[in-house]
Amino acid sequence: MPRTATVDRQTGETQIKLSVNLDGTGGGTRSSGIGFLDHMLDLFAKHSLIDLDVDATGDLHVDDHHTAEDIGIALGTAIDKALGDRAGVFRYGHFTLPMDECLVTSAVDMGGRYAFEYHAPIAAHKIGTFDSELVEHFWQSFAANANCNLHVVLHHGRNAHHISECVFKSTARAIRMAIESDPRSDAIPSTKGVL
Ligand SMILES: [Mn+2]
Repeated sequence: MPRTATVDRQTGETQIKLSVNLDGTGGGTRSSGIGFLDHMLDLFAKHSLIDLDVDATGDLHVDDHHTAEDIGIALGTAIDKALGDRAGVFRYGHFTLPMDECLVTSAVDMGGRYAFEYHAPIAAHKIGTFDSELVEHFWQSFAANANCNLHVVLHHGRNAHHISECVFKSTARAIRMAIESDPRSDAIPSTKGVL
């Protein structure tokens, strides 16, 4: 069974088509209308090895908020759908990733329940034209719709662009580990027998 999903999400604020292939190579193209977010989504695809296509049009004349939030929702929804019953995956993943002066740990449980703990403050309000607070908001929107536990901790770091990259890369690597097929088991990874 191919682990793929497509989400077509149309609202008064954004129009988003997003596709994933969990067993990809990090391919696809990302076009959100927000250069910085495309850069982060490119990093996410590259380091998760998820093929990711994003074609989004949003109300950027307001600000980047709705577009960033709704792409997070669509990405979480797509990964949740593509995982199906979650049989045979590792379920848990974690990664501590250095990027220059930054160090971030991300840990996920792709087990069908939502929790979000985020401790990665960015002192600067803006990264270029992008609102720094949208980094956290993107991942909260993702986690709520992927039905996962996501914990993100910045151990140290100063540069706003670096911190954001470090969060996207470490979370991509953690998700990659969690959605990988476990060669020792094709069972649903829960004593309840269902996730
Ligand atoms: Mn960069």
